[in-house]
Amino acid sequence: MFKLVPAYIFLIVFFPGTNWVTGQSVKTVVTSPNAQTAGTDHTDEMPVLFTDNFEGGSSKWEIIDDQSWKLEDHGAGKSLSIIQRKSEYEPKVRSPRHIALIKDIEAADFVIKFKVKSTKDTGNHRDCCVFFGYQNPTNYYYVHLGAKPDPHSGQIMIVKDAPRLALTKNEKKTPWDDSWHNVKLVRDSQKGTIEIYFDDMKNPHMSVKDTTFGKGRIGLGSFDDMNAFDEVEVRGK
Ligand SMILES: [Ca+2]
Repeated sequence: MFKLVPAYIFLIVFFPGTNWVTGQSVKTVVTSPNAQTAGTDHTDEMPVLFTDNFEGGSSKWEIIDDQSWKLEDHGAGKSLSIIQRKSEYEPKVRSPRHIALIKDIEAADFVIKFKVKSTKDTGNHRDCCVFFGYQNPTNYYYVHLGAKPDPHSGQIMIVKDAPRLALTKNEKKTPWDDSWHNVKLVRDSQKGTIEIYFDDMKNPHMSVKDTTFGKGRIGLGSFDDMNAFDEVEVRGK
């Protein structure tokens, strides 16, 4: 009997308001510059605070030592890039030298997604950094995505009026090569959780709990290495 059910029955059942690939209601499908990372993650439901693909320049960023940063053409558009390892910026305590902070935004709970390419292989400490909870130049968190972890590389760090200190004892390498990679950082200030994802958007590369800093500024950069950044999106509140 079932094989006699006409095809139009299925059309009525499946088409109205439904994405037939995922089974999700169409209104919940998120489109973003990082569409491959969008999913059922609850952080995708927070309002978009900021996006930048750098096609219009770098005016949305406060760049500390702009001599070491430049807008670059990567063949499929522009990126904001660190173009030399050295920096004129001398931090008061030992901490990253290449810092670009998003202007006019502070968040306590947020997710930042971006694309990054490491443009010079400097060995074990080859890194990019994500800054957040930034209060001032000597009080903030950052994630150091270092190639080979040790107490000063490949860890979630805190700068608190003293040289940076690792909050994690990570042992996972960051698999840098000459390609673009996807990074996501999720901060929940109530739970105190910090999660950093590298390419695998389901399983954190590192995570930790800390509540020292709440609302603060957010940025990108490196301890002393060279990277290109693109397709930045921040959702939060
Ligand atoms: Ca771009």
